[in-house]
Amino acid sequence: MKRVGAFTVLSFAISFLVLGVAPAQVQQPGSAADRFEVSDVMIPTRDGTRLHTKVFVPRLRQGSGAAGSGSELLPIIFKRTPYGIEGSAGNFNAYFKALEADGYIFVFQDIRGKFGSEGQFMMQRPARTPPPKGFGGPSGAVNTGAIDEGTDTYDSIDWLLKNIRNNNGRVGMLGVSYDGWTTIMGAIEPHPALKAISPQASPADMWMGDDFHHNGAFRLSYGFEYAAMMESGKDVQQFKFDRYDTFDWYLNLGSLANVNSKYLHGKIPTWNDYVAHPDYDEFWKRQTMIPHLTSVKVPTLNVAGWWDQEDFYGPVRIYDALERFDTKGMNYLVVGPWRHGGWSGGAGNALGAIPFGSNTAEYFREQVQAPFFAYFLKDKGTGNFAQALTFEAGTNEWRRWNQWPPTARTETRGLYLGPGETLVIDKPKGLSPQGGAEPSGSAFDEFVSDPAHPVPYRHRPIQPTYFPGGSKWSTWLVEDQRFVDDRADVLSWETPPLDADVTIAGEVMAHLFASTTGSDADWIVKLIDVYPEDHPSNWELAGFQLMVSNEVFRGRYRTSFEKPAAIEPNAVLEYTWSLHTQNYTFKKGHRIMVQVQSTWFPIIDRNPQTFVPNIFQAKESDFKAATHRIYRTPQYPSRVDVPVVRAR
Ligand code: PG9
Repeated sequence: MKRVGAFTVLSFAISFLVLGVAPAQVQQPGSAADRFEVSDVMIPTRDGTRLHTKVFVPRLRQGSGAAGSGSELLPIIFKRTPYGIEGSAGNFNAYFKALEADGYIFVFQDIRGKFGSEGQFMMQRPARTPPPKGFGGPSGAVNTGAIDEGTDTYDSIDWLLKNIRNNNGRVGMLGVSYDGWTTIMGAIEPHPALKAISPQASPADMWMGDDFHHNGAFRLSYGFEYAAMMESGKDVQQFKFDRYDTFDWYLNLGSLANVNSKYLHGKIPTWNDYVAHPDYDEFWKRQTMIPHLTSVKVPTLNVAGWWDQEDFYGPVRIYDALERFDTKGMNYLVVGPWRHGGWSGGAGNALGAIPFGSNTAEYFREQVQAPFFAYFLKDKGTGNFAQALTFEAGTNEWRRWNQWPPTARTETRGLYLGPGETLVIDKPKGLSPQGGAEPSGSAFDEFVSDPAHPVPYRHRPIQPTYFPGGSKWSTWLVEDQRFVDDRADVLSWETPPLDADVTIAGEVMAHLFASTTGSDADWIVKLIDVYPEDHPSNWELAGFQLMVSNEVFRGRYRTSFEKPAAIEPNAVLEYTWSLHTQNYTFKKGHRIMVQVQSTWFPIIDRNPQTFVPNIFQAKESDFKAATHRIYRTPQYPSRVDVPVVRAR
């Protein structure tokens, strides 16, 4: 493990990676020290542990209208992070620009056990409630103690209100990803002064859909690199790969059993937890905050990005969970055309090669985030916020909805896999799921899935996730899928060019009828917008295959996430799973494509394709090639269901 530079430099690098904030975007005149009175404090919490915190009180700015020390009382904007607060100048970037102009006291805190704070870091420390019956495990992740992120937040807010002069008694919290997670955890049993929160790209359930697993399929490269980064010291440290293209490194690794024996030597608790808890057991159920979200105690602005490569499941799941209890209309959702944290810096006018026609990230910061906090913390503005605000790529318009997903405004249409690589919108005539005539041509398409030759999830070379020299990690979800289209182990079906726009809004569902000659298998379904070949306004997009929705399902969990079971070889089985929500317009002249494959490496670990009780302990000999068939018959109508918006 290599220590990378001084932690201030690295923490700045991390805030760049997580928040996407480049130094060039620091636009406020003068340094933070010129504009703020800065104090560095250790805030005591109830168990005596002290948390390193920086407080920025604005200096009075002549003629600026912004309040500051000595004048108007100001609310506090509070962010809690595991990534280090020392590079504080980096904290005042585009993300905070509109807020700074409105006038707030800003407070940044190292969470327990990280950087300058005392105590022990625990990855996603569960909420401090009695563990469910039967909970336990060798990892030490049980939180039977007196503290959690909620109590640390509560104690810190209490201290700030008493010790920071000129505060108006109201606090708002926000943050992206881990910092978004600390935000929502701080609102489970909130301090009464916490009056507004914006959890942004917060994970909700690390086994179901966020950073570490999706539907039980392990996110190998992210899970490995992140755990090593966070738990090799109090700071953050990149794992030292011996090569630039980690595809080879992970392939040469072989079975995941080699991770501890060759590299981590049992020293990284989160890796040990992955190994000890391969299934959806009490460990993961206890970690998710979803069961704790039983009322909306604080106005909440949930924020997500359609192409978030880390946590898209989480923010939408948190919004849904809170929405069930939102009797006062205080729970909002915003989803834009962004990568992980893409709204927190930059203009947001494009992602990878895909242009969006306006500065969506600036719009969010200035027209959504700042007014939200101004309303609840400063009594400014109308409070006329959309229940759900989504950016509809394709038409490139923001849409306001009074419900998300807007099921009242959509109808479910099936995109059926047909013969000859065709994709047919709605059920073809004469075909019914109950049975009927065999469609012409063969009744299935097949491919050989070989764990020794997995499909790369993005263009190689696959740089380390947070490679300081630059990594394409953050935009992989918008990479042109043509790079795998001609592989024999990636199957594609597509419609003819559309004769009218097709807009979807809501949840996309995969229904696959599939068999394997093995006894375990992964299924990956991708819904793709295929641009026309003729695209003179931007030739880079001619024929481009843009992933609109996607997800993996690990076959062993077909009947239970808690108890994996072997797949009966050659049996045709139905797999149904969500490809998440989307709001997108497939434009007239474009085609809709569905791709199916069984490997996505190394973001997803290789399924041995032979059922073993714990894939983290598979033997090399368990990894076997298998033939996979995708059926498309009346009895087995494989399809993707999409929520098509009725005429506006
Ligand atoms: N996606 C990162 C993360 C959050 C929470 C737990 C683990 C990883 C992040 O960007 O902070």
